[in-house]
Amino acid sequence: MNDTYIKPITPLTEEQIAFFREQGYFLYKKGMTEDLIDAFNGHIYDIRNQNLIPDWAVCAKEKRYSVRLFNPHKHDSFSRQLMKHAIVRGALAQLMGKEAVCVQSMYFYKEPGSPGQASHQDYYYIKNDPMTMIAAWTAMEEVVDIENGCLWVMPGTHKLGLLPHGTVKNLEEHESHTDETEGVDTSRQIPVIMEKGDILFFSELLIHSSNKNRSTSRWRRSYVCHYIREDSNVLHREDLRQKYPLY
Ligand SMILES: O=C(O)CCC(=O)C(=O)O
Repeated sequence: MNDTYIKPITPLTEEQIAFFREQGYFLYKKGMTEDLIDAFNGHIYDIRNQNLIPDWAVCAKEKRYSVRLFNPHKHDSFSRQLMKHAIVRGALAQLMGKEAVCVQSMYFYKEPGSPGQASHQDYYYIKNDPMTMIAAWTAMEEVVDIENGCLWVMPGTHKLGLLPHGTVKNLEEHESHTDETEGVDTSRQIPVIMEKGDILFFSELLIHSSNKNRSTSRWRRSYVCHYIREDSNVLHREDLRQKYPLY
């Protein structure tokens, strides 16, 4: 650590940290400003709104605002800046007890009609040792609600350990290329209604999902980054081994 190291801020209260430990998630209201999000949305839209889309962002043209953008932080400096947002960095340092590093980012456009993701635990996809991973899911729309495909969480399930995952059951609602938790009654999931700039922090073992965007005109944009403690390491996934510091 050099002389220019600036300590992370401490945005969370003791009560908020206790809520996260007990429930497995915490909703931080208005953590990012609207103008920052509007600028980021415009920037990310432009990445897929061009004839020659860069290799790292390419997908079938008809699905370019449906298929999520994987790991923009590896290629795009604006995505990297948002990944390091001071509230996110500070909250993660409080929750982890040390600085966090980013290992994955995803930007969801989720235009109307786009499918959601079946219930799962993030640790199933990204094993890390020691287990420290937390996601920060930022709402990038005026309102993210049931109709446009908000996130659903199942409070307290981060205490269940890793559960078996199998084939996705409802292909009308969910993407087929992921897996779904098995052996748990997921009807206890609750919707997390969010406003632009709200940040949802959640544990790698919390069961969560999202449904299809059933609105006719509202997108459901969000930026989601996955972080581990700086002394933790991603296992098995060569593509996510690189750690991106937040300072
Ligand atoms: O935003 C979504 O629809 C799903 C995101 C998710 O499950 C995740 O980031 O782990």
